Amino acid sequence: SLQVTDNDVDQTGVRYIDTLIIGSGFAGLGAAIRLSQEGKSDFLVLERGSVVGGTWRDNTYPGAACDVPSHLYSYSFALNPDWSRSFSKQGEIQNYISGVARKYNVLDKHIFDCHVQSAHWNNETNTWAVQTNKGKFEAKILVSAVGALCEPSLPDIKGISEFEGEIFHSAQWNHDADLTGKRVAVIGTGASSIQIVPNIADKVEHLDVYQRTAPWLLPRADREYTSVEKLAFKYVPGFQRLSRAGIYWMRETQVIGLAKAPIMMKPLELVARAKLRVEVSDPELRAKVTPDFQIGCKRMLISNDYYPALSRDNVDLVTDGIKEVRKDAIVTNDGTVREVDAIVVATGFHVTDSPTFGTIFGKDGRSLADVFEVGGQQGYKGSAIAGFPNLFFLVGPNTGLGHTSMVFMIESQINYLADAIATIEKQGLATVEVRKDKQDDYNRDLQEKLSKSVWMNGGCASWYLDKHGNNTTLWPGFTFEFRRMLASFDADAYDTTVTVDTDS
Ligand code: N01
Repeated sequence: SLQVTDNDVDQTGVRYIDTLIIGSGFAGLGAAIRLSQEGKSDFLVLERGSVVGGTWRDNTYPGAACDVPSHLYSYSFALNPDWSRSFSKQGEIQNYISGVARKYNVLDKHIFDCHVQSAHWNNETNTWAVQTNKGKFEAKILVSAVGALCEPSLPDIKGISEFEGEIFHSAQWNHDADLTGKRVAVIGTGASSIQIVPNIADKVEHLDVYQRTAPWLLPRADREYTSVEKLAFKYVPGFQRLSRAGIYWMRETQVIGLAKAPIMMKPLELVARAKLRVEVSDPELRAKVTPDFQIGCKRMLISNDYYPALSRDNVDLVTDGIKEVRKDAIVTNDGTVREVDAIVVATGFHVTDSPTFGTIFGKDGRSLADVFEVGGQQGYKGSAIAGFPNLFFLVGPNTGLGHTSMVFMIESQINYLADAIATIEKQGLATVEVRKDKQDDYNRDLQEKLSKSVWMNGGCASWYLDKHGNNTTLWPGFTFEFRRMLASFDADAYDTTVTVDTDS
């Protein structure tokens, strides 16, 4: 339901609101809860889906589960003693997010099925004009919380639109399509694919897995919690926080190898190689799935059932590139025609080239896409972008991680956002816009740190890099450094204007 009174709607039907948040995944929902806890009521969340949850609502493919342990992959203010296993599955995470939204009573601040079509900064009124399928909004502060992995990327393969069987992206799984007894192809071997493949391999008649680059796989220490552990999580004071802290610090040590001294990744590579030897007995298959880049350069994947699934008689790993798709088949570069009834496209997301960037227009009329086209996806502390006043990001540029919980990063960004809003109110500011020189300094330092990382030197291409070859997605430091950096809003890095008091 909409919580805006008639007084806030002008004759042209524009609804006025102080803060408008786009998206209600972990980030947007967390921000809404924080604003509400700080006693604010003049905010709304626009969500394109019909429920909260974001990526965890959308990714319902068979086997979808998180690769960050459950107790860390939760809000710090809403720990959940009831996690059933060490690595939660999609359904349980989605239930958790919906439960938190209900518990903190912010659902009536949401407008669901609301698609943001454009957002334009208005230099006259110092507000954002936001056009949606559910009408126009005008907001003083706009918060983009759409996430990095929300726009499915479809491969540009000749003839793919002519395929007559079932075809869908991993993030848009068609549950009406029964794959039982069918000949199925999965394109891609990233985090989504390696969960899908073992979960459909025994149902389908035949499965072709199209691999372009072999990923590194590590063991998945997943198990159900015992009833004793669950009781401890629930009733032993501090037990859950302690276990969370343990996981946090263990994961944090990976930063040293990933970002600072890639040589330190060697022990993990040895584990991955041992796993390959144990789980893939066929030397030909093992050669095909042995990666040719340094571990960590692409997202490290964790699975205990992917290699066994590839080793099944009814599964083929296809490494010849795809030449074209026909109405009932996929043809590889060597000319082999492989007939299929269904294709699962597990080819990832538009991250550095998200179509959402083309819908937000800053103070000189250029869109974020235009700005990023020239200078790459650069921001300030992952939260603001020069030329876009009063616009804040959650999960903005260089806030992603290759090793631990995004929820931790999101909460750090929410701290910054909340303090920014408080500062704007306290100081009576009309606009805050990060200074270009501050943003440039910040990015110079960031790229310098990233230049030592495995993501830049590990010999792979990945979605972490933009088309200029810069890593504009990952945070290269410890996450506690990020938390500290965003602990308070640094207004001195921003150009500000004050609100003119019309009564005086
Ligand atoms: O996507 P990806 P994803 N022809 O981009 C291949 C998170 N996540 O959905 O490596 C043929 O990683 C591409 O090949 P290559 C996590 O952050 C988390 O799997 O580019 N193949 C690659 O193999 C993850 O990193 C979890 O050579 C093509 C695959 O498709 C992110 O989401 C679970 C192709 C895409 O892999 C994205 O993961 C799932 C083409 N034209 C996702 N284009 C967990 O927490 C692309 N590929 C467990």
